Amino acid sequence: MRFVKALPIALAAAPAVVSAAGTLGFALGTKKPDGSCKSQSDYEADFDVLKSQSTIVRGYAASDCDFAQNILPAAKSKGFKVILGIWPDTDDSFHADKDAITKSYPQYQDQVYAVTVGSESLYRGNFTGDELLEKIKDVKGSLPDVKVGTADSWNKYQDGTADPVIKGSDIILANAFSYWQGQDIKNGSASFFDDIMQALGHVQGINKDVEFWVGETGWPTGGSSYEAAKPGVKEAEQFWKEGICGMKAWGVNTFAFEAFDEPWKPVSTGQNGKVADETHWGVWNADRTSKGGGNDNDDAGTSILTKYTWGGPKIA
Ligand SMILES: *[C@@H]1O[C@H](CO)[C@@H](O)[C@H](O)[C@H]1NC(C)=O
Ligand SMILES: CC(=O)N[C@H]1CO[C@H](CO)[C@@H](O)[C@@H]1O
Repeated sequence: MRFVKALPIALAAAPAVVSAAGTLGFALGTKKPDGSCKSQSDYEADFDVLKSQSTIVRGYAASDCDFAQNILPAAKSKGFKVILGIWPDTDDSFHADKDAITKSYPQYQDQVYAVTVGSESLYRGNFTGDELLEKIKDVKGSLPDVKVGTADSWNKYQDGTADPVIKGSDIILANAFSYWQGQDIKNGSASFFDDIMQALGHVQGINKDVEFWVGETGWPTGGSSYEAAKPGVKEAEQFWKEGICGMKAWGVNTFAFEAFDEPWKPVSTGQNGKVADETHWGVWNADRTSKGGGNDNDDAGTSILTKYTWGGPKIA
């Protein structure tokens, strides 16, 4: 996959940039609806639902709820691959997650697709690019056969903050939420494409060999609205088709945030001081049923996951 230029202005008229479609994956939480930790069999049940769409998921902190230990055997039995995460912000979390991965890796080499060190740690201002690179190098030293990189907000790649990390990584995941940029759904996919093209253009200028994924994107079906961005099943369905499937059709690997609703999540307070309820971002309900009363194979229904055949993003 290679984009020669990433000019927003060119998007509306741009043809598919590559011939091969990207890969679709899902961000997956570690907890059951009641907030207790998922077990191996819970992940197996998750995979049974996800397998109609994908065979790869990503997690965050590998030691949280013994994520690596529980998900890898489930992934092996169901034919999935997993991107495991390390939370580097404190020494304790860094070592706990790294140890969880190095312990499980020998037995599950075929299931570990890659390791991300940090999730939006540059965006939060927790590290400089050089500091994060040191953590990535440390992990690469312990896992020489694994692709290692980071996940961060698209603008931290676009604005140069991540340059040292881009140079020293095998894999880069860029998160972009038109929703949290306050976009109306009408402009949701255009705004998303614009973000990703800016990030990708910069990333490829720094390291043309690095593997690039959208690390998180999505649209909630309920919960808090944000400026012009409103939640809803119809809106989420539109973003699924135009944004997520459109990005994939363009040849960019994309993780949907997220597989299942997480009703256990506490409310958080956004940068504007407003309380945000982030419990309705799942493509499926927390109990793994389809949203909106449709079913996943019903093109006219109200399910988020409509079947479609589509040549590329429609931006105008
Ligand atoms: C739509 O998104 C584009 C790209 O992010 C942005 O430049 C533009 O201002 C947005 N339009 C509206 C009406 O917000
Ligand atoms: C510089 C900075 O913001 N450091 C913070 C990184 O994150 C940890 C825990 O999340 C904080 O304890 C640090 O203060």
